[in-house]
Amino acid sequence: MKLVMTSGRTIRQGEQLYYKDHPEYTAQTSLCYINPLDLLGIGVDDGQKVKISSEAGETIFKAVSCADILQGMVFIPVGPHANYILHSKTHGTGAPDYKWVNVDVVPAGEDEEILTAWEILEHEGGCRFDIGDPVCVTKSPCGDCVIDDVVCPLCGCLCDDIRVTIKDNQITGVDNGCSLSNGKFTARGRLKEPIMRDGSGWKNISYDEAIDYTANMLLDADRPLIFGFSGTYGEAQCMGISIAEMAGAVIDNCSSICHGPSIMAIQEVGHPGCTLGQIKNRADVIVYWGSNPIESHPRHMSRYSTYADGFFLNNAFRERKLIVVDIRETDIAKNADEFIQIKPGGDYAVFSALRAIVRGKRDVIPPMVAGVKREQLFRVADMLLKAKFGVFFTGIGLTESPGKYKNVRNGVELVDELSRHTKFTLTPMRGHWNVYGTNQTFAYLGGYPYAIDYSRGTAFYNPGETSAVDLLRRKEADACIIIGSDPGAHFPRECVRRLSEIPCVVIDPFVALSTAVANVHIPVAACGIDAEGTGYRLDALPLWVKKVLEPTMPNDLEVLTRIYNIIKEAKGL
Ligand SMILES: Nc1nc2c(c(=O)[nH]1)N[C@H]1C(S)=C(S)[C@@H](COP(=O)(O)OP(=O)(O)OC[C@H]3O[C@@H](n4cnc5c(=O)[nH]c(N)nc54)[C@H](O)[C@@H]3O)O[C@H]1N2
Ligand SMILES: Nc1nc2c(c(=O)[nH]1)N[C@H]1C(S)=C(S)[C@@H](COP(=O)(O)OP(=O)(O)OC[C@H]3O[C@@H](n4cnc5c(=O)[nH]c(N)nc54)[C@H](O)[C@@H]3O)O[C@H]1N2
Ligand code: SF4
Ligand SMILES: [Mo]
Repeated sequence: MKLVMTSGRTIRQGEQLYYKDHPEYTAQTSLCYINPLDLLGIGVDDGQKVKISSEAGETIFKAVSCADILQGMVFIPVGPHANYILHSKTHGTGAPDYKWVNVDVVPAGEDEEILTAWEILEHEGGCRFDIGDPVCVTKSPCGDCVIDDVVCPLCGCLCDDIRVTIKDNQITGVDNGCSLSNGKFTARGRLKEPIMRDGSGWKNISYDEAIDYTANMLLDADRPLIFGFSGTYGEAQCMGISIAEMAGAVIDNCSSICHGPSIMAIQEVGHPGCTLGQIKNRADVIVYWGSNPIESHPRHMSRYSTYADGFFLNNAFRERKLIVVDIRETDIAKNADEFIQIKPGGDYAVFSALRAIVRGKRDVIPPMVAGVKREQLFRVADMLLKAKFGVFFTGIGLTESPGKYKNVRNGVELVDELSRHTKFTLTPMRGHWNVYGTNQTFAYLGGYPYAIDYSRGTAFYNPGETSAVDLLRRKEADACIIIGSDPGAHFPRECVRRLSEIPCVVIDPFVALSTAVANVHIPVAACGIDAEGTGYRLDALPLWVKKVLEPTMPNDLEVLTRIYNIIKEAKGL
């Protein structure tokens, strides 16, 4: 059966982000959610295996019957399985079609098995690394103790009220955090020393050797790419820019595959933003559009929006109206005052319709707009207009679906329209704890927020051309440093294959799927655990992300500084 594949976050997939080599990660990322009527048409029952194929490839999934999914769609949790059937075109935006791929779904054969995450990487030319029994790589500063007001280095909420319990030199308990936070703080898959690919296996090497290898790799390459940075702190990001400038490299960060299109929109029409504190204390109408915070930013609603107390609201919980716009009836949609179930890719049209209504042009609206009834649009527009202070939280349902940055642009223009009547703002629901930091530091030092090409000796920026996915798809990048990101799990398969073909260094505290495509993996202290630095919350508020344990290995800034110094000396600068 021909369906449209879309992918997104689930809480169970997120809990496994630091356990990608474990069977449970594979179990979560190889699920596919399909409407029961479509399952009937395909001829399989809930729990049975299906084969999904696309222009990029085919692989096996386990079907889950789910009435929240529109007929005609299949929803796959983010991960290597979805990306194994994803093409790598970005339509000039840098962001792949994560939310929109034509696929064919058929029952799987008796003998067709679900591949594990490692097996997928091996199919792309990678080599798995078996970490064996986990070793403790950290030391406690305070014996067995409890540390308060810890900042969570996982999602853009950057919650700063976490309490961690330390026992035997490791974190054993996490209070106040959500289950994603708990998964990261208590993860044990840390690499102890650098490793280098050695034929069909791996050998240990020293930090000196690993750092020399990386510097020389950059010096030898014609078109080196340095990618990632959302998982590390601002000070290390700044050093990354300095390396890229000196090596004439392209440097890009995760926003190019994430909220980069939101930035492109903001570059066109500006950003009517504010801090989360303003929203918490003032907002009485809250819209989550193409964003699913219950699974992606689990404490966002309780800390900053719907369920938080507000200084200027008498009874915030009752006074705040919640509007959700999604293609699926997510759990947050079930609790909304208005749920607009939009046809996939219909956002641009619905924004335009709401703009027209707010402008007083109700008569031009047709009975249905992208699957949404006109009466509902009138109702929602009235709710927006009655707001004293409204906010749009926009997710990657907008940036990775058809229309991409134009969707967000139209959203900003709706805010502009509404602000002629009342106060409205728009905040992209940035994903990683420090992805906004990448945009801040890159723009501060390089003049552009991501996808900066230094090959001409000066900064050049053109998403779709100088963005990581595009560079890899065109087989242009001929060496790559990956730091604070895991493209092995999260890039379209063609890009992963390219990474396995070229010299590649991963700088990461944890074993990741990208380890499989690396020639060298350099372990570092993890920010928020045994390293510290500046992180930017999803509203651009900078916070000091403190460490709670003492490291036994260098951190990102130290490793990058050493790479920088070798390149500087080699260039006689
Ligand atoms: N559990 C978990 N949490 C995470 C992460 C993770 O991997 N796992 N990753 C982090 C990262 S990097 C990010 S960027 C954030 C992302 O956080 P979100 O923006 O919430 O990400 P998604 O779940 O991918 O997509 C959001 C919603 O968009 C909807 N959608 C899909 N297509 C369309 C469309 O055409 N129109 C509309 N209106 N909606 C559509 C999907 O159904 C989904 O519910 O999450 C962060 N938090
Ligand atoms: N199919 C599909 N694929 C998608 C998406 C989708 O919706 N659908 N969404 C896309 C999006 S929005 C994004 S942002 C990407 C996910 O983006 P990724 O960046 O791939 O996400 P993570 O797997 O969380 O990778 C973070 C990495 O940083 C490492 N890390 C943690 N702390 C530190 C530190 O202190 N220093 C260093 N050096 N590293 C550290 C972690 O170990 C981990 O390997 O996925 C993209 N892929
Ligand atoms: S909501 Fe995000 S920042 Fe807050 S505890 Fe959960 S993962 Fe951490
Ligand atoms: Mo993201």
